[in-house]
Amino acid sequence: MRALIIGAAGFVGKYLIQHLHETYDWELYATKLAHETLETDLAAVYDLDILDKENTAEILGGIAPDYIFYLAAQSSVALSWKNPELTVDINIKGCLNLFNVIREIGQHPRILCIGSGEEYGYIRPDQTPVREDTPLNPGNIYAATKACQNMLGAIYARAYGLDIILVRAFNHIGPEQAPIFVVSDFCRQVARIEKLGLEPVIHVGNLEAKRDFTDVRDVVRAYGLLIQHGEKGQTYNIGSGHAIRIRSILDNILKLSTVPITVEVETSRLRPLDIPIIEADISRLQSCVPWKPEIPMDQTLKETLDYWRQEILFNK
Ligand code: A2R
Repeated sequence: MRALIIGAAGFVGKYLIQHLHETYDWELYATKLAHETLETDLAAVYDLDILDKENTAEILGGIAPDYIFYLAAQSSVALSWKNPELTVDINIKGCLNLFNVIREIGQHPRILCIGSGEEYGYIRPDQTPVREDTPLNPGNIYAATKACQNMLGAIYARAYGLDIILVRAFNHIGPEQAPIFVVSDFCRQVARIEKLGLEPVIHVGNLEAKRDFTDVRDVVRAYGLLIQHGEKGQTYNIGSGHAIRIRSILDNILKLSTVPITVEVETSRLRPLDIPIIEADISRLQSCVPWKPEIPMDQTLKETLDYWRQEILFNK
């Protein structure tokens, strides 16, 4: 089997390559943007901007993958407010390019297309935990583009027979995640206070929102299983099934700190239209594949904090 990971230089890609290498006997191929670095001996790496249709066709034609993990995205909610056009281009036009190229060159790979729990948006308390058939009501631009990607995937599967499986991944966390995401941001701030002797104040946004967090290493296990066993055209939530208040995560990170730290809420960090609770119903996933999250939150928080401690020491 030949597996291709598109958008492999991001947070999830490196974990996915490692997991697929350790678990399956597949030949691995990966793409990154030209300006990105992806140092790995485990996959053959190509440069690809998914907006470049010609290059996409060349690379797919050369590899002829059996499986495609489609991770490429503008994945930041915050950046999607600042640059909606870029977010629409990458998340909607990019994935449409992939689907169209596959049709045009006549290949038949299974494609795992990664969307987001953010697609559900404003859900009523009685719709929690949220099931895949809940009507989507996206609350931000990133979420709207991912909802559109999901709909296009389902349409291409039904209308053109493309073997697309759709995922709505809820928040995933772990070492090496960019600090624009909340857990990574908190851990980085704590590590900077500890290692650089900064003023012991952590700056935060909305602590009352509840989100469903899963360790990235658990998430990529689900991706490996779903690409083999998922049903064509179907959407699967991937999450822990339990939402946790951001405040409680912050408290746990602060307990790991070696110095006492006070918390300061900054209005500039509050997002327009923040959504109070997002929690996954994962029964469809669990009836399809034998999967449950295995890495406890405390372990993920400690490893993420330790990662930032190392980073800051190293780059000091
Ligand atoms: O934006 P960059 O420079 O970090 O590059 C990202 C890359 N990417 C692209 N790849 C190919 N063609 C493009 N036009 C293009 N624009 C951006 O996709 C990055 O290296 C990768 C996505 O990785 P992350 O942003 O780190 O997302 P993560 O956490 O790995 O999530 C994977 C998927 C995404 O579809 C998320 O929206 C979803 O899971 O939650």
